[in-house]
Amino acid sequence: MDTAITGKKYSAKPADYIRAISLPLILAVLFVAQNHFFNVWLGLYSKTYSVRLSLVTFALGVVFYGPALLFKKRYSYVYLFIISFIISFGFCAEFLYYQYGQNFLQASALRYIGEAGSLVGTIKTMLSPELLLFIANLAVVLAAYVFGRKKTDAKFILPGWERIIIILAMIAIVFFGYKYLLYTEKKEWGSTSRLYTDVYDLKALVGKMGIMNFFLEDTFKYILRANLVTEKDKDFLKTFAGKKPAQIAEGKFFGVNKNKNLIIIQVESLENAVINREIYGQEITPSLNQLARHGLYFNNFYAQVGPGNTADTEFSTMNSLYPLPNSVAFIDYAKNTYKALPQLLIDNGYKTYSLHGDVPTFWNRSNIYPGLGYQKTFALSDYTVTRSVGKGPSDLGDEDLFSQSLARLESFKQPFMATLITMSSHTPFILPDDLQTLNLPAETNLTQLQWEYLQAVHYTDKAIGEFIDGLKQNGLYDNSLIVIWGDHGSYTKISELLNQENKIPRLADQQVPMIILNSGVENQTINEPASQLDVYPTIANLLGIVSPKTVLGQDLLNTKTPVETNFKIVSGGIDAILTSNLAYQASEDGVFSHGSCESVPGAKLLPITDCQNIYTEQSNNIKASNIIVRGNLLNFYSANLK
Ligand code: GP9
Ligand code: MN
Repeated sequence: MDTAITGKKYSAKPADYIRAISLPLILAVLFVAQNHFFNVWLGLYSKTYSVRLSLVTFALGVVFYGPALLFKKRYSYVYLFIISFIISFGFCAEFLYYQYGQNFLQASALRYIGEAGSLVGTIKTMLSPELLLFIANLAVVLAAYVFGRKKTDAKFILPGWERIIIILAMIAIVFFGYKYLLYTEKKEWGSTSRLYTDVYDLKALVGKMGIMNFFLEDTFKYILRANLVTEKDKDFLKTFAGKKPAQIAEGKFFGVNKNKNLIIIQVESLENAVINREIYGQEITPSLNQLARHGLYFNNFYAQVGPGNTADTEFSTMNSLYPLPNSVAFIDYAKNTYKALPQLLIDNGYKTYSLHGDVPTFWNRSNIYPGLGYQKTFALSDYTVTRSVGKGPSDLGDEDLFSQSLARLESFKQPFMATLITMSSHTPFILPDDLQTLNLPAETNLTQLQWEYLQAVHYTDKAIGEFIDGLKQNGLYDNSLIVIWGDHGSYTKISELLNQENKIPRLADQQVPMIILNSGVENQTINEPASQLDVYPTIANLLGIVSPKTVLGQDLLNTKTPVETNFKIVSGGIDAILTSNLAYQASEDGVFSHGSCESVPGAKLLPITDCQNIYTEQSNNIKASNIIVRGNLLNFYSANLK
């Protein structure tokens, strides 16, 4: 056996041990500092997270640099040099990438790294002194090599038992660092799922764990899901595509809004239950009620969201694909190939904009938006918070969002598509007192949450009304197709309270309104079931643009078979299906025959077999959508369509 490995022949002095341990230790501490400064300089730092950030980055620093202690001295320098180089490269790339587009580099985006070539000029202009800190580890290794290599025996490594102690100590540090992160997360949110499955705020995530931990977490997820789509899945998709009936290219009302601007308002947590409703003698949403009367009002329209909430609604409306039941497509499949509505509009001569008062990293929007076709995003930093409203993700009030967006819209070259996403009616729905203008008695049967929700929705409704008036005043209204929908339910049980009759219980709190203004179609309330996947083909037809064949939704003004289907979050199995004459609701165990099949209207219990066909058809739809997204197979699917 090599005596150098056993260390038996050496009578190493304490100084040797200290010297051996100190270099990786210094590098691990430097790594903590690099992570902290990365966050501070990019505005991602939060004092609340500083302890967990320190511990968990130290843990990762130990993982990176610790193994150097296990090598012979010469190899240990080689190892440290290589690992330092990778770390420095990672820090610099992430730092520049974030400065460039307020995005984090994800594993899924690495295959686009070749595009960096075209950015060389831009990168040069972005080089800044901060980068020196991110290469400081390399300098430390180099200096240690130059000055330290002669100080100890060339073959010195830690002898056997010391090595075991060191390994155990490193494992303990790593274990403790990550455990502490999980512990604080659980304490704050009741679960640790926000660190990996329900990831929504990448900025906060990097704030908590540091950019390198984030990158590794994202990479592991990417590797784990890489082979989720099997050859059998691809065959299924191929058969599904082959059987899909060809859609009507140009339906009724095709192009009645040709070349008009498209203005979308996606309203936070707006449930259909509050539309045309009064509470203590007051209309909850007077502006929307009026708009519903003066447009196409879809009264039986549903949201389908998984863990991605708002982002899932954006995903399904803009792609006419289902979101995922167990992960967030905006985050995990941001770099897929899509043919989203904004991109389709660009191809037809439009300019496309997104306007939302949050940071662009929220829901990874800044990473996925370009691929969806948004050419420009206006985010929190583009707005002035004239007064702080709401306690949701940001405190930009909807009145500020709308009033400041008005002027912006005026400046856009037409035709344009502008998607505005509101936020004041976001949980916890707490508004400043003077903005709570619904007169609700202190003693009511409303829960505190419902009380605050109604106030918030009432405030947002007013802001929407003012915005529409503004569009009329600045002349944009007449030349625009305006589409308003709620993003998802409010999770307040408001629909139960407002006693929505004729509703399918399983779907009641996922029912949201959709209102299309200025469509050129006679004003009416449409009671046929519809889903957010139908938005895309419906809008495209009205604008006189043929939707790609890949859309899974239907044009609501041209379908004879309206259908709404929701899946179960996590498992992805069918939860409920609604057609013009049937309602299927699944049982808890998800077994088809254990569910219920009812007539619509009338809610008469029917033999379960009456729902078999629609169940099979809709299960296939959801499965196909899932495979398309998880396998990045939109082009494959498209090529196999008739
Ligand atoms: C955040 C906002 C709210 O930017 O859109 O998202 P949600 O928490 O509802 O998914
Ligand atoms: Mn939302």
